[in-house]
Amino acid sequence: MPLRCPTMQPLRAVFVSVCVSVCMSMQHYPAAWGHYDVCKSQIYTEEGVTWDYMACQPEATDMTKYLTVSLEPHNITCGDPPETYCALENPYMCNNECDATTEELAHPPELMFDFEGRNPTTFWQSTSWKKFPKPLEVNVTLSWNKTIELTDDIIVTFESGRPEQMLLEKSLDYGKTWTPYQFYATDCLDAFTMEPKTVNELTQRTLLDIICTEDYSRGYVWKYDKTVRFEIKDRFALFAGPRLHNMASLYGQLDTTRNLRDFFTVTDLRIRLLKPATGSTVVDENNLSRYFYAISDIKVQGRCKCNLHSNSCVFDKDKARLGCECEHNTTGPDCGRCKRHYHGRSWSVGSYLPIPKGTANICIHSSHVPVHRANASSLGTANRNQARVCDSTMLRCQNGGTCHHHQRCHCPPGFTGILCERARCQDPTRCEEDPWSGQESFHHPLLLQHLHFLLPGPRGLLFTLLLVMVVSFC
Ligand SMILES: *[C@@H]1O[C@H](CO)[C@@H](O)[C@H](O)[C@H]1NC(C)=O
Ligand SMILES: *[C@@H]1O[C@H](CO)[C@@H](O)[C@H](O)[C@H]1NC(C)=O
Ligand SMILES: *[C@@H]1O[C@H](CO)[C@@H](O)[C@H](O)[C@H]1NC(C)=O
Ligand SMILES: *[C@@H]1O[C@H](CO)[C@@H](O)[C@H](O)[C@H]1NC(C)=O
Ligand SMILES: *[C@@H]1O[C@H](CO)[C@@H](O)[C@H](O)[C@H]1NC(C)=O
Ligand SMILES: *[C@@H]1O[C@H](CO)[C@@H](O)[C@H](O)[C@H]1NC(C)=O
Ligand SMILES: [Ca+2]
Repeated sequence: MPLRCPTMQPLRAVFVSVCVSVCMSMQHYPAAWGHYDVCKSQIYTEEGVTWDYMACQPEATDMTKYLTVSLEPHNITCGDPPETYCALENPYMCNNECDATTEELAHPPELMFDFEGRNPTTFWQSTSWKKFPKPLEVNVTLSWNKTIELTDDIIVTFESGRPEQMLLEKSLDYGKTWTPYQFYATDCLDAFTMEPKTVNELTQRTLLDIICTEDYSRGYVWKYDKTVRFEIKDRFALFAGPRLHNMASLYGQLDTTRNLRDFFTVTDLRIRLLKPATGSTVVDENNLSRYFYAISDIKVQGRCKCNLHSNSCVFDKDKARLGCECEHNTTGPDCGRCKRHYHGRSWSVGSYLPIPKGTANICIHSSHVPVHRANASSLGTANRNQARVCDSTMLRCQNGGTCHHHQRCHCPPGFTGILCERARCQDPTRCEEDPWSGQESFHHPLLLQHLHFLLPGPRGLLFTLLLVMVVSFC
């Protein structure tokens, strides 16, 4: 709800500055969660006009416009030489022709990303399973050459039957290393020796588990269900509630647990097609032109990762490159470092906390002396006093913890973390693998706030400052 200034006549001169500053400060507060769209704004104080800096991020958008696609093997696309395909459900219906030299009959990879909604659909198609029993395997790799954060389900629509075995992989290092994201099979045990699971069985504790699902591979009704999903929103819902009404809780969690944030972050995705739809248990070896892959559409929604230091990400058409337009004196494709001469304090990611406008953690000029710098920004500047760590609606303490004075969660025995989100370590060998071991949290401004809170008075402040300096040199 936008705040309007009442129109004023006689008292205008008196009220105008008050009103302007109220209007301006209202503006900073995002109307809905997920809209960190302002990086800084002017505020009016007794000392005059100054800048107020906020955490910010670009809007989520259709990321398929900015990717490059590559296929392995490179000559797996149909049509060279031309081929005729038969329908999976009827081997005598053979009217699907693929010819790379004829535009109407060609099925190049671009057709996975063109505008859908026309009829008939456009799709990429592979060669058929001519070399049976050698597996028909294809890698479809999507690369952004930029770190992006996924915000919605990945949806792959198959024009043929959905594959009987498939693996979605992700990379966070521009394709150097890959890790599984989700396994898909008609029979998970048989294909990957994994127990079948669905995303609905995941909990906050197991959210980072990699599962094998049979939800998107099952055969015969394929004509009516063509999609294979990687469920981002269901995973978000574990923190944000069923209709994602509580995004603050999710953001709070993303803020405090780096592994969670990284889970939804990628530079590349790879769809590994491992076995095409066969529609039955036996493969009809006499007519292998019934078996192939065809994908009509891939949806990937996300935003550039800019470390909460930018609200816009631009695509340089000439270089075909995505990059954040960095604020807060940061630079780099992900705003991942301070600008030259702005190393007054070590770079750090912006923070979604405190609610609601976050902390910018701007880079400050190197000429600022160390003590000065610790005092100025590490403690969350502008609204240190309003910093909310927890409450009963937006940032709930997890696992039965209770919120005290909005400043800290009192956790039940066995749990720890800012929101009691982490199980306390019992067995040190398991702690290593604990997905919630948020190593980052020590650098988190919140922690510094806690310290400040716990150590009142000038001595406490001095100690805090020393600690801040020690932490920033670690
Ligand atoms: C697909 O990529 C994986 C590595 O992620 C590789 O091992 C495999 O051989 C590739 N498959 C094909 C068909 O090139
Ligand atoms: C694809 O290329 C490989 C060599 O790169 C070759 O062995 C294979 O026969 C080719 N397949 C087709 C269908 O052209
Ligand atoms: C098999 O495919 C060929 C075309 O490759 C087609 O003529 C034939 O009708 C198909 N069906 C059977 C059962 O052979
Ligand atoms: C990826 O981006 C970097 C700069 O961010 C650029 O130097 C490099 O050439 C790009 N690589 C590709 C394959 O486009
Ligand atoms: C850099 O940060 C300072 C505050 O430390 C600010 O006044 C200045 O405008 C910023 N410069 C840029 C280029 O963003
Ligand atoms: C640092 O703190 C002192 C008081 O604690 C204050 O007077 C001074 O203005 C602060 N410096 C900055 C840059 O905020
Ligand atoms: Ca298409």
